[in-house]
Parts: sequence; structure tokens; C-alpha cells
Amino acid sequence: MSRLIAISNRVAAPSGGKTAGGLAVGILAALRQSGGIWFGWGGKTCHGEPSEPKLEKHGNITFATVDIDKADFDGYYNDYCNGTLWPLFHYMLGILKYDREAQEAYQRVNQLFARKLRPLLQPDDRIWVHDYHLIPLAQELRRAGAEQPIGFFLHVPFPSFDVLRTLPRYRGLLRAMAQFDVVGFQTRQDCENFLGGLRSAGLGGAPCGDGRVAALDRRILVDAFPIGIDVEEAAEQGAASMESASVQRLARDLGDRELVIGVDRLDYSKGLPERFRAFETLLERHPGSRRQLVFLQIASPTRTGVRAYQEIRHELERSAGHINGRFAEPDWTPIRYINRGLSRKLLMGYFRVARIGLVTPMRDGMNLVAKEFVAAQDPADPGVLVLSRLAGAAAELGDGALLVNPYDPVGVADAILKASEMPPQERREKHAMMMQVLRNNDIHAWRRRFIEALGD
Ligand code: ADQ
Repeated sequence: MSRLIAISNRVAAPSGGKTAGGLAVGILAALRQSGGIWFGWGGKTCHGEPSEPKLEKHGNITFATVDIDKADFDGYYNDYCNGTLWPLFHYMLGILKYDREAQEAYQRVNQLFARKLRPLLQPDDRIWVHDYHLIPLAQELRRAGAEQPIGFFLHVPFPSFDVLRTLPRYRGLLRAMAQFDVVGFQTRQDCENFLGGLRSAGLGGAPCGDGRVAALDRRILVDAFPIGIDVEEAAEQGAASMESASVQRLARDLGDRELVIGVDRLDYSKGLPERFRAFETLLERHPGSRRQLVFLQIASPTRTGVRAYQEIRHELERSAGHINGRFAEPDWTPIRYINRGLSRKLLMGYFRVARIGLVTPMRDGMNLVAKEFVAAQDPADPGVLVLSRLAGAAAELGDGALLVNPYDPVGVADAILKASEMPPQERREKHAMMMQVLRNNDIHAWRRRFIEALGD
């Protein structure tokens, strides 16, 4: 079996296991099976041309990490990836910022990755590139002479043509994507958006009859590969952490009140201010729910170098303070807001204690929290998932979750109320339905399907 070369902006710590999130689990499992290299940025910046990649071998996997020039890193990561592409792909055009120099830094970092990776490649390797940070990588690897099959998986949504073309030089982005042999998305809708983009830009998009589509002068495979989770692990962690002192303390403290839980990176695409407003709307419109529900939001800070992320943090602190000031009683605080990341085990325990999981992004490629919440439940007395229609996960979990539009606070408030009143039998049926979906398409099925598409 040929080696796999996985490339992503960041490389998970080789010690892996304990802290590895869903994506890292999938990549590591794929690498372990065939052996290979995980290549990416090591977390350090430098001045000027970085030295050769640092190689660390663990079993049959080599972790190869490079430094990036400080000025290029700011342009590439903060400005272009997180200031331009992320808002564009999440339809947040109001905060999209575009700067040609940042785009050039993005291209340079992709050239750097290609330059440093090329000497490590063997002729029969297969290459799997992850996410929007590395869209030009196949193009740059081809220019450097690489002929191996190269696949790309986009973890975030792909926008419709009308949104895509707000990006100056958007055709360059489509051209770069057409240099991959396999282009994978989270949902069918994302595939349609990409194919529609190719067609509207006059770059191809017609089926070739062999399951591939024509793009420029190439034939590429475009398909949906919805990412899954390690279902059994989340279920076991959920059950096991009921023994943990801090999970028991939370359960005791709740008494007969019900827990509503949200867990997200602190990102404006996750709809946190809107979620807080929806909870406020619930307390306003349904006084009976006061004192009965406690909303716990755990939001870990990310991308703190980007202004929009500093602003949303302040907005949430204000909003939690305002809602608590308005509704709290001496023995009841409606919102508990934790501004840091917690261990996965603890999260799975909190999920299991919760009656309602609130997952209401304004747009999301998939959203693994929705899946983790479901997997961590007690099947005999499961909680209910309230899920945004605009998350990729809604395409899979639509029948079992209560779907909402995150822009509609009254609709979300009504769904929370409905979830809190749902009879046990209905909760069990919905949960079983969703577990079936999760088991049929777990993280291992996801990586197997993608590797198969890339060819052995
Ligand atoms: P993210 O936008 O990071 O991922 P998500 O899918 O929700 O979003 O994954 C987040 C992961 O981090 C989950 O495993 C979750 O448990 C963990 N996490 C979140 N908040 C946490 C906290 N406060 N403390 C500890 N852990 C926390 C991108 C795309 C998604 C897509 C994934 C995978 O934006 O749409 O689902 O990649 O493809």
C-alpha cells in the first residue's frame, strides 16, 4: 500500500491521543494504516527563509513541521485565511477584508509548503490536503514537478457563485481547486456550489461520464465526504465521566433544573450572540421556563490576533451580564459563561448531564459538537439536539434534531421550550435515529472513503 502524505495548516502534537480532536483522530488513523508523513506549520515564526522541516518519527508516521516567516504568517493566516476566506466561506460579507498583499503572502506560504514538502515525496505517495489554508498547494506542487494523486478536503462550507465572486480574483481560487484530483466537501450542497462556480466562471464543471467532471483541461472527482466522529469513544467518555467529581458537582448543583449546553470555539460564525438573544427571548416570552433552565456556554478563545474575534468576546461578556442582571434570582443564574477550553472527557460528561444541546451556527461546514453531544447521551434518557439548519450536520441529523434558523430568536426559543417538554419516548426515538446515522458514517468511514477516492 502506498504512503499517505497528509498536509494541514497545523500538525497535531505527535503525542496525539489525549488532546487530539476529531480531525486529528481521522488523519492519524489514516496515517497509521498506510504509514506516511503529516506535514504542516509547527507553530513558530522566523525571519526570512525558514530552515528545513523538523522531522519527528513516531512508529510509521513522520511529523514534518516548518516555520513560517513572521510577516508572511500575518498576511497568510490572520489576514487572508481568517480575515478573507473564513468570512467569505461563511457568508459573512459584512466583515470580509481583502488585501492583495495578504493574498500574495497566502500564495507564498503555499509555495513554501510545496518547496519544503517536495523533497520528502516518493513517486507512489498519495497526498491529502486539508482546508482553506492550502487551496493553492496542488498548483504549487505541480509546478514543483509533483505528479502524485492529490486530494483536497474542505472542512468549511463552499459558497454559492454569487457570494464567491465578491472575492477579487476568485477565478484564481477555482483554478487552483481544479488542480486537485479529488475535491471533497462536507455536503452535497457544497459540491453543487463548487460545480456551479466552475460553470459560471467558464472553467468547466460538466460531467465526463465516468463520475468525474471536466475542469480546465483536467478530470476531477468532486464529492461529499461528511466528516464523522469516533462515536464509541464519545459514548464511552460520556458514560465514564459521570463518575468525575466535577460532572457530579454540576449535576448536584442543577438539582431538578435542566441544563442547556453550548460548546464552541469563540467564533462569530457559531452564532453565540444570537444564541444568547434567543435564550433571553425564551425567558421573556415564557416566564415558566425561568428558574427551570440553566444555560451553560463554554467558548474557547481562538484567533485572538484577529479584530473580529476580540470584538465578539466583549459582545458576549456584555450580553451574558445583561441577561443575568435582568433575570437572575438570588438562587438562580440563567447563563453560566465559561471563556476557555475544557478537556474532551469533561465536555462529554457535561453533554450527558444536559437535557438540551444548543448548536446554532450562522453557517458551519459540519459541526462536530452536534455529533459529540448526541453520542455522549445516555440512550435510556437522552437529551435533545437543537440544531441550526445552516450547519452541514443538519443534512445528516435533520430527522432526529429540532432544526432551527439561528437568525430567528423566537424560533430558537420555541425549539428550546419544545425540547425541554419532549416526552422520554420521543427523545429516545430521535436519539436512536441519530446514533444510527453517526455509526454508519463515523470518522473511520470518512477517512476510508476519502482514501479510496484518492486511489490505492
Ligand atoms: P470547527 O469550526 O473548529 O471545525 P467543530 O466542528 O465544532 O468546529 O469542531 C470543534 C471541535 O473542538 C469539537 O471536537 C469540539 O468538541 C471541540 N471544542 C469546541 N469548543 C471547545 C471548548 N470550548 N473546549 C474544548 N473543546 C472544544 C471545522 C469546521 C467545522 C467542521 C470541522 C471538522 O468549521 O464545520 O465540522 O472543521 O471538519
